Amino acid sequence: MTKPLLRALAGETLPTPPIWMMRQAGRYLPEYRATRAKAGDFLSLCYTPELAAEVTLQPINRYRFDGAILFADILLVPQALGADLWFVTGEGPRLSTITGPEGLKALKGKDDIHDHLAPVYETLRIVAPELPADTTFIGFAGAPWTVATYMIAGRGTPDQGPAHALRQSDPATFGALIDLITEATIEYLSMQVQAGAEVVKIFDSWAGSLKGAAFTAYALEPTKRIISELKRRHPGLPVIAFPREAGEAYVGFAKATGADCLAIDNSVAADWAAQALQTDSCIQGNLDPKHMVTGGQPLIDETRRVVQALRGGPHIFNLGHGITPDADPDNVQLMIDTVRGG
Ligand code: 1CP
Repeated sequence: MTKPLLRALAGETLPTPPIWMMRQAGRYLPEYRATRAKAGDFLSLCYTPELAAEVTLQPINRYRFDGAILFADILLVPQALGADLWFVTGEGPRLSTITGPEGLKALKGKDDIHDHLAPVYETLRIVAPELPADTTFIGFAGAPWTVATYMIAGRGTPDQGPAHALRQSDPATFGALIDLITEATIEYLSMQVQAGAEVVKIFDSWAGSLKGAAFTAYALEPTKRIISELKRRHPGLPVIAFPREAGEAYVGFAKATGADCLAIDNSVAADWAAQALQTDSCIQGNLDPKHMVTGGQPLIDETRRVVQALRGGPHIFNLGHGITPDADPDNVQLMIDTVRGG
């Protein structure tokens, strides 16, 4: 196995950590904006395989990252399940809402998603043979809790209030929704692997708002179910879990779910992660994405600090969350040069 990202996922401590970046294909890149303009809107970009493949490859061509992440979105799964989905420019996603058992009943079954998602699988088949020999291809999906927060509220919310309310007022409907998303996600990720993904990442962006028993039931357990079934179907498949802002609940998460790598957000101290988490699994992270906007010596110092803190074990260098549209592409190069050059 020669690909550096796969070696780190297999538990190797490398002299230089492999690098990729969340949202590496995105609006901070002029070439992304050009392709997106050609597609017309964001969803058309996701569902046009030639264009989605083009933007997947753009950051690889520009920066030679060690990982390429499929260009798609976590909200394509709700749409494949029958939810309405659209994006409001300057605001974000909007979906039809699920407020009770009727909304749940109207959804499709876990095996009925593939016609809708076929263009995504086609994107994977286009990209896989185009990647440089040392670049690892990463597939992904949202975790059931995070996806459910959007399906219930119909949009992004600061505190995931509507999802917490349904979880408490109608646990049967809520639990059945989590189960359906869990099962659909297994089918979706399994197809991504068959189409060329070498690793999959599960994004639980809103895991931090679940506490205690609710975290175990709705963040940890569904992730564990997805990982164990994927590994049963695809032995040796590496999985990255990202229970963002889990805080203390990061401890033991990789072992409990079977994840090979735990992605950490930038609220976690890298030297704490080295002690408390890296003994269990590879760690991915966790430079604050604001440095991609501000650059300069603080970017260099913080990049070195993260590399230094996690150099004693398997590490994939990344940001603590996605790069923002106002980032400067030159700062990304500076980060990479700092990681690779010391
Ligand atoms: O205008 C544009 O071009 C759209 C911006 C954009 C992009 C580039 C959205 C809308 N999605 C994406 C792509 C995307 N989304 C990827 C592609 C691969 C890459 O990383 O380069 C991935 C992995 C995602 C995952 C995603 N989508 C998450 C999980 C990760 C995270 O950021 O926490 C979430 C929560 C979403 C939902 C979503 N899609 C888009 C937006 C603006 C949002 C957030 C909505 C909100 O809560 O307000």
